[in-house]
Amino acid sequence: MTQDELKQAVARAAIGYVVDGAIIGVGTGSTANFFIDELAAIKDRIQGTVASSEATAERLKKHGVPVFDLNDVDSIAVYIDGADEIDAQGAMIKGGGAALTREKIVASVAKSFVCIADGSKLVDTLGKFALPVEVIPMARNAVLRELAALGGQPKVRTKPGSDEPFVTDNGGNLIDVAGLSITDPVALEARINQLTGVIAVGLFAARGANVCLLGTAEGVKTLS
Ligand code: ABF
Repeated sequence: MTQDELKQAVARAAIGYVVDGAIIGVGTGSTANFFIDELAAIKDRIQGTVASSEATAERLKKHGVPVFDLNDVDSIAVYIDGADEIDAQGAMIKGGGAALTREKIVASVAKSFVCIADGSKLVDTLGKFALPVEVIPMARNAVLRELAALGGQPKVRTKPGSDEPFVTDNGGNLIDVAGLSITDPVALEARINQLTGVIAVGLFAARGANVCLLGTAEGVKTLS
């Protein structure tokens, strides 16, 4: 099976976690895109969605799936999204797709988080994938120095084909921290959250995934 077929398989399996009549939180990225395409087929069963990025909102709307502003909904039954890395406890690195802050906000409201990923995303220890941190632009270099002091190799993410800093949907910049071996994800998440100028860190550990659907050659495996 190709990686795309594995992503499609988990996206299809995630439909089993959609709650009828409810608001569904929808993630960002190629695996989440497969899920959006599956969700479109059952859109009449749900009240609507909250999107974690402009790109996701656009794709949902193209399919005719209602998209609500988070401020206009009281609750989200389930949040379904991909990850860059996930461990056996459900802690994740997210943000390779630059949407980590909105993903974290939507996930924080959702009653349950279902992570969908191909099997290559499961790791013993988080950190091989550079950890994304969203920052207020004026604090970019100050936060970069603080992150270097934590032992990693931080680098400002740039716009494709340019030396200018990448700008997120929120007007923030991103720093990717390579070279970390994250043995205590909850503690590192709390520590980076405390740095002044940080908007959000792409460690989802204090609120990790409740369920992970992993696409493997032997079929979809469920970790919970
Ligand atoms: C989102 O999409 C992000 O948090 C993560 O960075 C990325 C995973 O992308 P893909 O599904 O394309 O591997 O979930």
